[in-house]
Amino acid sequence: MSKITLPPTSTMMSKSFVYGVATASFQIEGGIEDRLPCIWDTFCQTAGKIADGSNGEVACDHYNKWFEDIELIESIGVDAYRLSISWPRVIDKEGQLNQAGVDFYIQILDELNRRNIKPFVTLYHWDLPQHIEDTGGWLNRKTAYLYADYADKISKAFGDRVYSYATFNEPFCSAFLGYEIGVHAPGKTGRQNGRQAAHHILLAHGLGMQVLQKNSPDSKNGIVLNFTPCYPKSNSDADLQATDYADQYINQWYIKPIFDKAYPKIFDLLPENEKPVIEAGDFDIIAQPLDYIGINYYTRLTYSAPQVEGEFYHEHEHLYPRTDIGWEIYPQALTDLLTSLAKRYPLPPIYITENGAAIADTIENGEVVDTDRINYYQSHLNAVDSAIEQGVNVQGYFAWSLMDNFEWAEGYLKRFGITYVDYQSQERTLKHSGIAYQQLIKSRS
Ligand code: IFM
Repeated sequence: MSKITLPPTSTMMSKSFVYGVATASFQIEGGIEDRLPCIWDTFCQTAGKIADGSNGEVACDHYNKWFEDIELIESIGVDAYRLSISWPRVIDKEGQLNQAGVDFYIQILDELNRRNIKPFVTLYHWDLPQHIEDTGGWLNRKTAYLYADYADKISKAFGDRVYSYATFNEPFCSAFLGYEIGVHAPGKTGRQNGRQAAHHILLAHGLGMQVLQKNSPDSKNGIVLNFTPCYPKSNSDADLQATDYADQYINQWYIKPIFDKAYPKIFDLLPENEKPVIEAGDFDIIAQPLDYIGINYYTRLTYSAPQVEGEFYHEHEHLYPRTDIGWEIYPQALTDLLTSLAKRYPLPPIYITENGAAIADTIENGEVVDTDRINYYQSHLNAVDSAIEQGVNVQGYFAWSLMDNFEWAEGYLKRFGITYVDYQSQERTLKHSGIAYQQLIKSRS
């Protein structure tokens, strides 16, 4: 069986380096009868939006199998488990706590703490309550204040149970995929919508950070951002310029306001009617000091000069080799990303909060031999190691995902887990990648 190894002298071989596994509420929980509807329930009901026509009604049935899943997490030997809270499960339509929903998570947090597994809690991983979307969702500035109220109530209810909070997971995905190009819930389109949603999410992040630092000052509080590093197709001036614009538009847009209190320069190139509405003082709220930053990385993209009037860049198809979801495997970009972000911004400690690969797994005689996923993890862990060698302060790494789950617009067709889920029987089987990850973690000194 293939192994994952790192140099014995690597910081990543010390027991203070945090290894974890990650999931998100909508992708695994099911149990929809005990919560309010969210935008992904609605999106799943819209014909043609989900590749296999599926939904989150049952998912991995984690709502009922949470205890068994924590036993699985402990068996892998990880230091931490990153989960997200379903806002529509814990807050009712009147904005009050739904105690049954809160208790569902408290039992999980207590069980994790009892087993010395650090809970990394994400407050928003895309499942906005539908009734809030009905009043404009992230296009409505008021949603940022509803989010802050949710963060306030839930962090008070959780008390000191949470090791680390993330205000948001991947604002790019919620804003760009959900409100600008419409391939994710709620399926809205238009540049002004995408940029406005992003601004309100960043505002909500800042308000949420203020709340978390007040209610839970001993937790590590931060945000999780995803990056798709941009590379030029050629070294022509036009391709280099287009690549820089792409980077500003899809990556820097979500991080620069947090550290520099400003959007990237490309903001000035947007027509007035496509710019987000920003109120005085917003950047002061957004730029709260962070205890850590979570970075999610899967792939890179390549760019050349725009081919359509009014666009800033032309995005090319992924190069090869690719994972089963069609994303190029390019670990060097993770090292480049970490070193460049550390040069550009005064970063707090970094956690790699997601990294992993979709592979077309098969289960035979109770085993899943996912050597391609093991190779992916090996090369990307090496890439993190190399960034640390170059002085970047990375303190942890989370595999995405603990188990196969609902992969958004791809439904259940793409498997990212280190655990195989049989969706008929709900049986879980640790894949060879899970075993390799387990052995790496055990081999630390
Ligand atoms: O499954 C998602 C996750 O919810 C957010 N980050 C990317 C993963 C793979 O697409």
